[in-house]
Order: sequence, then structure tokens, then C-alpha cells
Amino acid sequence: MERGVSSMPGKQRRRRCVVLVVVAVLLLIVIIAVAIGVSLQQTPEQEQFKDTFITRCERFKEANCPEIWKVFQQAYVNQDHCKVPAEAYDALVAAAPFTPPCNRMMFWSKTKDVVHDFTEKKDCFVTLEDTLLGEVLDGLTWCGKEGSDETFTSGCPGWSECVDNPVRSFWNRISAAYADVACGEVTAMLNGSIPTPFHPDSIFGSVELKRFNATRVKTLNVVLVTQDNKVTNCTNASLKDLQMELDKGIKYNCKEAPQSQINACSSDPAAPCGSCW
Ligand code: N1C
Repeated sequence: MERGVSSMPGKQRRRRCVVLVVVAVLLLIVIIAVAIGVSLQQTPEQEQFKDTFITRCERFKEANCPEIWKVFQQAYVNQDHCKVPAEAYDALVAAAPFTPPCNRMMFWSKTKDVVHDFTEKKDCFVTLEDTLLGEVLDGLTWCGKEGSDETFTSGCPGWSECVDNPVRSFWNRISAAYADVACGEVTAMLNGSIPTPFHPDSIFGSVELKRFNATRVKTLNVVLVTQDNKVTNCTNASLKDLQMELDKGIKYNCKEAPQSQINACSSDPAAPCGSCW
């Protein structure tokens, strides 16, 4: 009896010890699992980016997608994400050059949704996003980090955070390349619902328009997309600035087109190309 009573605290201590050890082991397991989870988390994110790139690229039958992915990465991987100039993508443009669809090339500024809704429904015009490089990277964000071979999709600098960021430089570079090959009649959809439909700082104003060459481009047709509460028309002062920037020798036209008319026309299979404005 006495021995039993006196041995109880010893047993309790041992039991407490066992419980403590079990708790410590469980804690350790949880910490290790969280650490593994965190370290693995980046991989699916990067894998997903590469998968999207390759899947979209493979829609272009003749493309060597693994090679294009390799050349693309070389532009920004292992670089400070604020020090990627547009020229970093020169090799990428060379690896996936543009074949110009003369008379069908469509440029735009501040009208992304209406343009793509139109080009998706009617096979009349070709935007940069219908080309391999434009389609593969449309809507994506990416950057690298000094000392790392990885592609990151979060923690990348915003559009205005630094000028030489990988996404901004990419659009500047490939927009320049697309405008360089522009030929024949070129169309640009601008936004008539804002006070200045032509902005010199936009990619269209600062890159594309400046590269249209009169030896290749015959006419620039501006389509000013308006809403019911029409804010601007073709006499808008910013459109005078646009004409001043245009290479002499390129003819200029401007037409106002209500968005409802463009939508109705694109949904009408009988409507021919060019009849929507
Ligand atoms: O600055 P923007 O328009 O004038 O650029 C549009 C102009 C188009 O003609 C395209 O050829 O430049 C080209 N372009 C794209 O194709 C493109 N796809 C997606 C430019 N930017 C593009 N993006 C994204 O839209 C890009 O990340 C940037 O943030 C916007 C620019 O749109 P904007 O200001 O309406």
C-alpha cells in the first residue's frame, strides 16, 4: 500500500514526461510539414506559369515551344526585377518573329475588351494578342530575382513601380516589333468615352504609332468607340497630336462608332468585314 502511494508521483512524472515528448514530437512534425509546404508552394506556382506558357504556345502548330520558353526566360531570370530593359527580349522576338497580316492589323489603346470581343467573334482583324508572343503572355505577370534561376509570379513590380520591369518591357518590345512590320491599311481602336483618346504615353502613342513606316503603311484608320454619353469625337485635340506624330506619307482617317453598333455587327454572321463602322 505504502509503496504504491509513494510510487504514484514518480509514475505521474513519467506520464507527464511521455505526454511532453509526444507533444514536442507532434509540434516538430507540424513545423516540418509547414516548412515543406512553404518551400514547395513556389514550385506549383512556377510550374503553372510554365504550363500556361507551353499550352498556349502549342496552339501555334509550327512553334518550337520548349526553345521559345528557354529564350523567354533568359530575358529576366536571375535579374533584378527593376532592371530588365525592353532589349532583353530581342532574342525572343527573333525566336518567334511576326508574320504581318497586311491590311488586317489591329492596334488599340484603352479599348482592350471591346477590341478582343470583336476580334474573337469576327475573323477580320489580327491584334498582337492573336500572335504567338502576345497570346502566350497576355494577362500574365512574371519576374526573376538576382541569384535565383526561378520565375516568380507574385511579388513582381507593378506597371508603374519601375520602368524597366519584365512585364512592361515585354509589351514595349513586342509592340514595337509588331508595329515595325505593319503594312497596308492599319486600324486602331481608340476609346471615345475618355477625354483624351490618344495618349502620347500609352504604348500605342509612345511605341507603335512612332514605328509605322510610310514605305509599308498606306493608311491609319482610327475607329473611335463611343458610348451613349459621347465624350469625344474625331475632332478631339488629342487626335490632332496623333496626326502630327504620324509618319508623313501615311494617310489618316477617323470614324466614330457606337460600341452597341460594333457589338451588334460582330454578332451578325452575315455582316462583312469592314462594315461595322
Ligand atoms: O498602352 P496601350 O493601351 O496603348 O497599349 C496597347 C497597344 C496595343 O495596340 C497592343 O498592340 O500596345 C499593345 N499592347 C498589347 O498588345 C497588350 N496586351 C496586353 C500593349 N499592352 C498590352 N497588354 C496590357 O495592357 C499591358 O500589360 C498593359 O498594362 C496594358 C496596356 O493597355 P492600354 O493602356 O489600354
